[in-house]
Amino acid sequence: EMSPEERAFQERIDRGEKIEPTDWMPDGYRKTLIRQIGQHAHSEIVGQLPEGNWITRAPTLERKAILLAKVQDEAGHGLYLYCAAETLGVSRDELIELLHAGKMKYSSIFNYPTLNWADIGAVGWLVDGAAIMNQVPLQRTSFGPYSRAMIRICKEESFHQRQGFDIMMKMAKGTEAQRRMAQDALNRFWYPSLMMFGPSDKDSVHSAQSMAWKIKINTNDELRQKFVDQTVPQAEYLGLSIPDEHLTWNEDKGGFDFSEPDWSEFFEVLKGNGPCNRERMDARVKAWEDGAWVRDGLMAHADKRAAARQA
Ligand code: FAQ
Repeated sequence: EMSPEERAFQERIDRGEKIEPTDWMPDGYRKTLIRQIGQHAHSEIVGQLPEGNWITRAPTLERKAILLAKVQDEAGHGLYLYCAAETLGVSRDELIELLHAGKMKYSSIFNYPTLNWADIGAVGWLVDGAAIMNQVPLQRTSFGPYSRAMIRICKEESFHQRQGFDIMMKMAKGTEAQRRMAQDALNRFWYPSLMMFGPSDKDSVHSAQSMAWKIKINTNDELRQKFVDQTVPQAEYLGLSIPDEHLTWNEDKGGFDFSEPDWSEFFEVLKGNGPCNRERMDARVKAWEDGAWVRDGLMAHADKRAAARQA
């Protein structure tokens, strides 16, 4: 049974009002947001690694400048999102500690390697494409700070997606060897991109409550379907084939029928057993430890300034 506060809260949600940090909210709502926003922030930060891997090897100065800007944008997204989570009473340091202790997740997709330059195209096209498909509806999420962060982030993500598609166009319409690299990248990133939307609805433990609270606006399967429907014509335009022999247009539903990803692989990646989980976590922990002197220096400086003001 709902308490009077819970009922009033749900009525606000149902009316489409935004919830702000100082408003009363159920514990579960706060916890769910900290989990989702924190996981989202971690994904932006860990998500810099597969692309950062190619900054020094981008094929032209222009591609390098574009990739640098994109990876910096991801850092910015991570920071907006940590700030949104902080309004719920958890600090960025606590969230990072939980990530490093393996107690918080980040998106499964970033545990796959980027083996060659075409992979950077595929990440922009498919991974940012999937990210936008998920984030556009989150601009209307019920928690004000998360919703506002999503509005800014989506603007940048759409540029990211276009730069990825632009790389894919160059590769797919290039030499035969480049075309083969583009197809190979699509083959490897297709199913991991479908996994980004989360488990199928029947296995999604949080969807029902998160949708009642309008934290989530769509189910995982709804967004995965929209992503497939949007991406198949783009692959056709590139002259590449989606690695799914069961992909067929379904007139009745007005969308494609497609093969599910291998869900056992997905759950293995979530458990830490994906191809790059260990490497990603080691890189983050090392970056955190290597940066300790900067944080210590800034704190010492702040203390000195405060002491000087008191004197
Ligand atoms: N990876 O009950 P549900 C980006 C977990 S975009 C890992 O369905 P929920 C941009 C889930 O946490 C990527 N874990 O969960 C970029 C839960 O476990 P828990 C980030 C996953 O929350 C591009 C369990 O499975 N975007 O970074 C995944 O209702 C390029 C059960 O699942 C977001 O985070 C997964 N794919 O729905 C950056 C968007 N899927 O926590 C750099 C915001 C599920 O109970 C380069 N998040 N799990 O232990 C969401 O929309 C939702 O959280 C979902 C999952 C849809 C991801």
